[in-house]
Amino acid sequence: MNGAASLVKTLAGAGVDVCFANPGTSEMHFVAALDQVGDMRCVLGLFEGVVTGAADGYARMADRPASTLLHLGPGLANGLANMHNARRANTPMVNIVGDHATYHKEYDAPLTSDVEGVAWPFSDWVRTSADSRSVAGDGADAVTAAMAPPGRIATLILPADVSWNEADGPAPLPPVGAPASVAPEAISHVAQVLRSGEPAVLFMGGHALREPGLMLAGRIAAKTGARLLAQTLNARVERGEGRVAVDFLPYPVDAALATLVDARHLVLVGSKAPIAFFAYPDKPSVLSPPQCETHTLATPGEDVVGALEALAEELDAPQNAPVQARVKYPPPSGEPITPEAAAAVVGTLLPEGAIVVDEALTAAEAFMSRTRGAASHDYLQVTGGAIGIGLPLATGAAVACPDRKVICLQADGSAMYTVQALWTQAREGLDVTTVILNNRSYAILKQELASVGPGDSGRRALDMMELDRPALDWVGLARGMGVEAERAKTIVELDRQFAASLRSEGPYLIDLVL
Ligand SMILES: Cc1ncc(C[n+]2csc(CCOP(=O)(O)OP(=O)(O)O)c2C)c(N)n1
Repeated sequence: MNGAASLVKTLAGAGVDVCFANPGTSEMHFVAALDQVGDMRCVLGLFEGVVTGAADGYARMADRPASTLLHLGPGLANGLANMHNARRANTPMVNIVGDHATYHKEYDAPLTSDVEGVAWPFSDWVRTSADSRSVAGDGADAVTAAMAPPGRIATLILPADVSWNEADGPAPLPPVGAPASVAPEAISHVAQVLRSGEPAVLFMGGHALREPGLMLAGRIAAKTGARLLAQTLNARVERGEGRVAVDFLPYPVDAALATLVDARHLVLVGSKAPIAFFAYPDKPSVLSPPQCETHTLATPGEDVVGALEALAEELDAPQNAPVQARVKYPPPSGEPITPEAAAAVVGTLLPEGAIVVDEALTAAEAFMSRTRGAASHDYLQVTGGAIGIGLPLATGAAVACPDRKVICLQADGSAMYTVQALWTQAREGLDVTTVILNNRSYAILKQELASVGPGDSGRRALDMMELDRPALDWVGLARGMGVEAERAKTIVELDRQFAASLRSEGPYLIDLVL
């Protein structure tokens, strides 16, 4: 067995049995090992941003890491933006990055670069395998590092000769750390704060936004009157009918400030303290008001659910909490095409157990509010603010959950960063319906231009935010990559096409002309 085969066997044995890949010459032994070993599913992405974004979507839904296979420094660099989003989602991910053979490095061949230097800013753990006999152990360490709570990015660099030289065999997985328990003093402190009756917000992230954390938080809110509020951007939120409903902190600074204005206490529950996405002249960075005290129930890496359980018990919270009722909107009948009207269609038709990927940007608020009372679903967001993750995230989620429908709410400008993900969806027969929110512009940047306030903007500035010259042919792009597609020019057409896509299996794209 060579080093590459020992690594593939180690990863698969540790439960990392899906690899999203875009290989090159230096990874050929890893690719060959996929056939020799046989227990790894390998999914080809035609750009590394697709590969890393899909690995993120997979792990958010599977609750275990996928691996990626990337080609030296440049391949890794192409995948970094979505690695950044994954890191901000606390996603576990194991990146395998091929490199030149150890003895070839000194010649400075064209693809040579400082791979560790490229990896570090977007990884929590980086190692270059020194030889073929240690690579299996390195792989096992990478999986352990990735699975360390709350989920981390591990990048293992694999020189070509480490791949092809003789190895001893696979390595066992070292123990994976469990999330640390929260100290009893932290629980009783928060209980005391919530008993005070002063206005309090439970500011939630991570597992607090999934069952059983949600119900526990709902019970605590029912007992104390605390408000439940989610971070603006989250890896995965369970919501819809039958779930404890949670509002999201709005993205615009003024709306976020207004949401928190009355808070006297902010309790962090698997979240980080709320801060503005960007600085704006004359607006604060910190979003909680000056009179508000921040308390930590659990950090993202701690046992959030255990802390909520202990808190609910200490407060003697009721056994149940109110949950969201189903909301259906009337069938469309000739209304103008707006994000709100489109969102009403999606919210009404969304199938039970759907996975919704939200890279809807300026349309996100409309979809978020109109899916609140939809059938129960999971909602995945762009955690790191780096656009171009929607289509890959949907791809990875569909690989993880082949029995669930994936709905990708996809702004057109963001879609163009990683549009190749559609080809992977077609190749793998993934059950994803993509709704392109085709407004032919970078609409949010027009709003940002006004918020940042450099003064009057002329044609040249505004031209940087228009995508209509030429207009993108979304139906042609999708069909060119093997994905069935149609254009919706009315909300009635959207309603018919969306319903049809839910009845069919496989990828489908609707070009919604806003
Ligand atoms: C990787 C990356 N590059 C650039 C940006 C800056 N950016 C933020 S929003 C945006 C345009 C989004 O346009 P679109 O996806 O069409 O959504 P819309 O605003 O029209 O709803 C850009 C370029 C970013 N956030 N991330």
